[in-house]
Amino acid sequence: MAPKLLHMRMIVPFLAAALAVGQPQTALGGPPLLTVTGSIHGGDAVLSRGDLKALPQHRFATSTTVTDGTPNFSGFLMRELLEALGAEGETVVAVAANDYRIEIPMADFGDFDVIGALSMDGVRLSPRDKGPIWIVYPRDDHPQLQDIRYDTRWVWQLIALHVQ
Ligand SMILES: Nc1nc2c(c(=O)[nH]1)N[C@H]1C(S)=C(S)[C@@H](COP(=O)(O)O)O[C@H]1N2
Ligand SMILES: [Mo]
Repeated sequence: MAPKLLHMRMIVPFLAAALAVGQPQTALGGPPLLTVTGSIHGGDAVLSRGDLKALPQHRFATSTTVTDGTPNFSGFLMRELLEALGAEGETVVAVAANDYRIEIPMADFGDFDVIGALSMDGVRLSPRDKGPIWIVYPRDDHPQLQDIRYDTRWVWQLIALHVQ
């Protein structure tokens, strides 16, 4: 765990800087987009788009229940964000701007390449089209994800994660 965390901090300079200066971990790359609380290292984290773009970006195409066709999504892997922050827990409560909230088993992020999508078809997701962050599962790659239980975890307009 420790060496991996150290590695993540090296490749996420914004997070590394935030962790180094102490509490709270503040957004250094622009306005705050996402707050992460609960069972993580170094106190609550407030992350900007710059912080989230500093993580390795992952992309895939998938159909969704709310769009036509199979858009291309890109964003950070949920497991890489949570690893970078030293998250330890069973579930992550994902909270949206409209106060929709749902518990997501942490195991989902190890089992599947779930992303916090920041863009769709190369266009930055705006609050109007479910941005700035939309939790997207690689639905087309795994038949078991084509299920209402997973559909409810595709939180759009994500503003906070709470690890517990
Ligand atoms: N921000 C936000 N995300 C959300 C929801 C919501 O109400 N608000 N509804 C969830 C549910 S219940 C489902 S099935 C999927 C698709 O919901 P939609 O068809 O209302 O977009 O999004 C999920 N993500
Ligand atoms: Mo739903």
